[in-house]
Amino acid sequence: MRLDQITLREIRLALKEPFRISSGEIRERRILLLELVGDDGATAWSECVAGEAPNYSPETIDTAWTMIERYVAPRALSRAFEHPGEAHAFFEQDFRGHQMAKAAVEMGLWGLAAAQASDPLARFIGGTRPGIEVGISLGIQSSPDALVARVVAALDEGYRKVKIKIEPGRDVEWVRAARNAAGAAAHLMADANNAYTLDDADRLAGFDELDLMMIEQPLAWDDLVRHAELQRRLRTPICLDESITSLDRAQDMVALGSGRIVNIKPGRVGGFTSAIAIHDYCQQMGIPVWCGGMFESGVGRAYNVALASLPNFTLPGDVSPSARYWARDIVDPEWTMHDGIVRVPLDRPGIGVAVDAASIAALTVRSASVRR
Ligand code: OSB
Ligand code: MG
Repeated sequence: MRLDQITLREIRLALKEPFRISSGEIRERRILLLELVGDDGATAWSECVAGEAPNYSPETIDTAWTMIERYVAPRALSRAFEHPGEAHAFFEQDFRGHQMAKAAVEMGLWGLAAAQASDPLARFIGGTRPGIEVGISLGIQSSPDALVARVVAALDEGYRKVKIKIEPGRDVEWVRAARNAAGAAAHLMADANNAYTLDDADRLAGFDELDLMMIEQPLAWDDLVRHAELQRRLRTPICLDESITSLDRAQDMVALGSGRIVNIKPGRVGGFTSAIAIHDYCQQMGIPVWCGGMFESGVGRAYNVALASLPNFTLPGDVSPSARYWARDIVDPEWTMHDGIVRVPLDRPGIGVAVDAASIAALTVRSASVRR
């Protein structure tokens, strides 16, 4: 496969409700979309998951825009690929970091290759699951009562897992209130987005009696050593999100004992090749994985759903339906959930949804094209 052109576009989509995590709040998503054009005229859309501010990882939509336009796209356009699996190593050569920028192009190559092969992306990567169990990620609420209402409503809607964002002062007691209302069988977990230090270990051990599926990334965004110490002091499994940026980091997690579960976001790890390698490694090591989300539009969601069809994605993913986030998504059909399951579009080639180019054009605030 050989690319002729990559077009970058920024669109803005208002979230139905503000989303607050320990490190910041968003009300509107600035979304960087790519359109890749092959030398045969085939096209594929992809999405960069970087946020507006550097509060999740060092990357932002603005750094990613610059890196894609100046480095990643020219490099991707510079050669032909036998297979999209070659792109990750090529993008890593003498090019440090910027995983989200690289991932947007890398995933687009996978989407394009699947389209060119007339294969659904999920099948193209070896996915086996026809449907993905869906979890919801609930932002920090105004009070324990407000949280309880949201948790109960989510379980009533059929969500198979409820992730509760926490921070100091809004943690054990709030989650206990949710557990008491939801009952012992509900699949609950917490996500701290780095809000704690090892000094909080005793406080975090308070989660152990609440039977959580896991606690996600309690400590620093790039830490493994302290998480290992914390995991020795907790019964609740630690799941790493921010800290796992490559296969090497997943191997280090296992070697150190920093966690027992991995949240795989393909954008965070440099794309599909890296995500699949982490998936395969975790499968060999008996570590369950699940697919996280970054408030992607329906385009990014298509890649997450395809990835989550791999066999070791045994835990529900943060792949909520379009209507949870947006008044109107940019794909057709929109992503929907039935009985807590999102169906993998195995009956359509490529990413499995049509992209609404007219509404994207109307929403675009800037664009740029890089050609061969
Ligand atoms: O920590 O998983 C996270 C969204 C933005 C940044 C970080 C995270 C999240 C989510 C959202 O939890 C999950 C979703 O897309 O529904
Ligand atoms: Mg997280």
